[in-house]
Amino acid sequence: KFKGVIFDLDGVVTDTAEYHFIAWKDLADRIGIDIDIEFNETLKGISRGESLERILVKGNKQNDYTQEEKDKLLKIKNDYYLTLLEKLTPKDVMDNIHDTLEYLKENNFKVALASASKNAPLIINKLELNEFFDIIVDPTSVKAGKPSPDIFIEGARLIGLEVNECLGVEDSEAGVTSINDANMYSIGIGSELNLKHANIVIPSTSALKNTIISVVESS
Ligand code: B16
Ligand code: MG
Repeated sequence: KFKGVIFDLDGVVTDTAEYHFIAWKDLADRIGIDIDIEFNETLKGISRGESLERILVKGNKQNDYTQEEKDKLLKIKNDYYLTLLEKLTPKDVMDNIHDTLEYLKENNFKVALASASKNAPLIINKLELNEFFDIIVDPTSVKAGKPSPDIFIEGARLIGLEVNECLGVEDSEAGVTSINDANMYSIGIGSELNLKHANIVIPSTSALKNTIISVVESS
């Protein structure tokens, strides 16, 4: 019954979390807030604006900036992030993802990308994966970000499928909640500890293709 797969980007197709962290850390340092790699985990799947809010709350500075000032901070972060993305090449596609995408294409599955990142089209381009995605959902076109289900529901709509015909693949806690609340079957990539609410969890992307095949066959 499954006819489509909707992918998250960061942590599933490629690992840009490290670049996000470098750029957020630089920004947080500038405004006197200390963040570490553990805190960065809580920003996975969270939009740019909401990530800044969480950093400001961490430094108890949530009331210190006007929206205009926050927009400037967001631009500083993103400009730095974009310079880091210049290094991205097709070699940065995560293990087994290319094989999975090829399998899906050969077997006529519809494929969508549901990333919170406004930079997703640029990243997919740099990874040379354009031909595999029927659509990339524009995260600014949906009302609420992950963990709201909106972005996955919109992905299904854009590829012309019912939500129960789609599988969603995510590495973040917020993202798995988003898939589940969209009434899709969720495949979590990472640790059982954070992702126990997923329908199935695999520790890394290495077994993704076979996992999708077995889920599809047993449905
Ligand atoms: P941008 P995903 C998310 O990507 C990242 O995990 C998150 O750390 C980032 O803040 C967000 O994209 C927005 O990215 O600043 O490029 O618009 O996991 O939803 O693919
Ligand atoms: Mg992610």
